[in-house]
Amino acid sequence: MMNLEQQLNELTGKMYGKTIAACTDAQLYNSVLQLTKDQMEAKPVITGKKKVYYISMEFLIGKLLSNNLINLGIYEELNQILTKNGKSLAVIEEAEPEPSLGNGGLGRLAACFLDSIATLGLPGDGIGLNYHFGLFKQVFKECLQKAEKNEWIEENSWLTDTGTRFEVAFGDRKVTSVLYDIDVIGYENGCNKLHLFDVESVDESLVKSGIDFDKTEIEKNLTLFLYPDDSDEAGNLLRIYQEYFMVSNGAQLIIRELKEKGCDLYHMDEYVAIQINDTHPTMVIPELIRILTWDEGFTMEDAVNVVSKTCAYTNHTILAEALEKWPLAYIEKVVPQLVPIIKELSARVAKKYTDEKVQIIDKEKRVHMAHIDIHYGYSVNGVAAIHTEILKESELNCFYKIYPEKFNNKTNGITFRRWLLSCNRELAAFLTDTIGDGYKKNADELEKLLEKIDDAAVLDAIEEIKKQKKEALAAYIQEKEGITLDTNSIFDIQVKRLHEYKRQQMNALYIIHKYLEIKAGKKPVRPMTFIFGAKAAPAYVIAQDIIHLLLVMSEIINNDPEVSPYMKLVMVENYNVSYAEKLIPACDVSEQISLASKEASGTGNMKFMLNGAVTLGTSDGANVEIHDLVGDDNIYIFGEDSDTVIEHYAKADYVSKDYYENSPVIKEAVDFIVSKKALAVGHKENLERLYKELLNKDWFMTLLDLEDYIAVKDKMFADYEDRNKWKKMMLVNIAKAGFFSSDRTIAEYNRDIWHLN
Ligand code: 26Q
Repeated sequence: MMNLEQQLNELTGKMYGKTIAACTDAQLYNSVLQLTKDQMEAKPVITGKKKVYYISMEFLIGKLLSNNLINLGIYEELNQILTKNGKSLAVIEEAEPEPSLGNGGLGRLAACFLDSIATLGLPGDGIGLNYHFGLFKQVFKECLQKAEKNEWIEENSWLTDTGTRFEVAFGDRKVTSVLYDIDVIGYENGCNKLHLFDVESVDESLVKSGIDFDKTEIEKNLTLFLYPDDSDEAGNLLRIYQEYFMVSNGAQLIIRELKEKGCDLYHMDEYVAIQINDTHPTMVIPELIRILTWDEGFTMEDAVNVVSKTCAYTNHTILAEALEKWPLAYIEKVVPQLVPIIKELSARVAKKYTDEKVQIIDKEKRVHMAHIDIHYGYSVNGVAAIHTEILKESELNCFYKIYPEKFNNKTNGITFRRWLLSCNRELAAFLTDTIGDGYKKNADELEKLLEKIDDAAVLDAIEEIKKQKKEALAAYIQEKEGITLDTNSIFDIQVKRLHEYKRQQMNALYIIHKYLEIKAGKKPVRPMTFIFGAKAAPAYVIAQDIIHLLLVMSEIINNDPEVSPYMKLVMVENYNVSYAEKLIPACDVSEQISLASKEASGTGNMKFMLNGAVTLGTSDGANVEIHDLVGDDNIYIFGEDSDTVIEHYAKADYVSKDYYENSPVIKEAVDFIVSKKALAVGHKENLERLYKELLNKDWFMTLLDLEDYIAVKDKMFADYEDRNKWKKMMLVNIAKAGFFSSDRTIAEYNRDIWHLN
């Protein structure tokens, strides 16, 4: 048996004719990639009678090298080998491109779940698509977001061509698929797979500049982008093509595996659970029914019965515009073979229930995808306690009344391998020294840290690690964004997709307020650093305007010598998983300020907490559970609660102008958006549009909570000066984060929904 160093040397020799020491960083990355793939292939595949398939349009997996090495248990050893040869693993990791297979929370959750499923030794594979350019790459020009294609697939990658090819029939053509697999290794455990389907005839040259391309040639464009612009009919159709392509391939793969196992398809629910990640993969239900009735000789009755015992649905949103309702005519155009099945499923519902709200096909002939999932799945879950309650009591109440037994909550979680062991090795090492390494397998053991709440040495060490991570981030931001940060300042971070309900604009208004205070001579006791990271959907106009405002404010603040010693504003370019891994460990204040009731859960909030940041948030999503765990003294909650917000919507009585006119502070901050100073830097069109939106609409009630936000945030910043108090808050947050391990979440999915043996 060769040792690890000999194996790597042999690989560099074979691939480049060089020793480890003589390789470039890029060559070494490719060699280490191959070494890691070989090691994973040698691990046992996780098996069992029953397996879960997690179907999702997004898997935001992030870079894989570091995590795979950790899970294989060879990170330290390889690190030493490289150091011995004059190389650095940290530098080599930078050469890895980040796969661009997701938008945000839902996709990142899917990635955390795959890690935990394998870590718990459960048989479970992901099924998704292999987008070549994935989600766009964000660049800033003239304080505006521009979208470019995001190329991430290189000759050497984690993808392995399995040789599997399926045919997928659309109404007007047939397409051949290619199946690529990525191994998913559990922490000190065996392997599962992420199956990513691609189109054999995909043509990258269709994309000339930006992210525009000919949307008609499905066999060439289907897997080019994730969620291409859905503002026109062609874009919507393409999305349906993508969804059906994914589920048709998924269904073929599942049935092939079932047959290989010798499973009687009439009992397929004993062998497989299919978790439908939001409504995007919903067509797997009619597709399975179609296959069973057309190809396997099932009666409709039998097919519906067994599929309904196999599929389970997770809801991730209550935003009306994100709930898929496809015109039946679109589905007819793309997949006519599903239309008779969907009509039959709809007719069965109509026969039993007269309530218009629970129908599958509505009066306007639109197909409500979630309604298919709820009627023909055996489980419906929300992703945080408050979210599930809102589903049961209001959003999906008419379904809850019919099927109370189907509804259950599964509060989201995050994998501690990536969000602690990998991104904050300093904190992980310190925790191991202080409370032992049991927490790596059993996250609840983090609570042992509470015993050290009065131990000054422990508190100082936690503070010192935070300082180190702030310095590392400052160096990175200096290099990437060209902005110099003061690591003695308080780091206040809001990173997440850009959406009005997440209220980045409220944070911007706070910053304007502080800027105006400083200009008026009121200097803060400690400098403040505000960091944002967010991509906005290219067709989402107001979201673009909010990015514009942030970039404009960044120029104004950072270039004003009177202000910049006291505050800085950084909007990082192309925020992604890799950036998150650098930002989160360096954060003091975690901004989780969504309009109560709108953020289903949030998972960034959990990552920040685990890394010792203190949450500033509304009573929304998982913030509520963080609050319950850490108590009033270790979190800063502000704003109206979800009941009040839901009532405002019901009564349609929120008038943003009233808040503007009744508060000089709000008025002054909002007016600044269209002030001479702002217009001198920014574009009139964008700034005026945003200003008018806030005054005349403000659908997500920014001004409702602004005064309270300012007051609580000011209090929080003042408390930061009580260093002892703050260090204790950090410690409590870390100690209480164990509940948010995705290992806990997955154990619950298994216990309540999947029942894998
Ligand atoms: C729908 C129709 C047409 C085109 C696109 C879409 C679409 C695409 C993506 C709808 C929704 C999404 C993504 C949703 C999402 O990421 N939701 C987040 O899920 C997280 C994991 O559960 C939660 O923590 C977040 O609160 C939730 O916003």
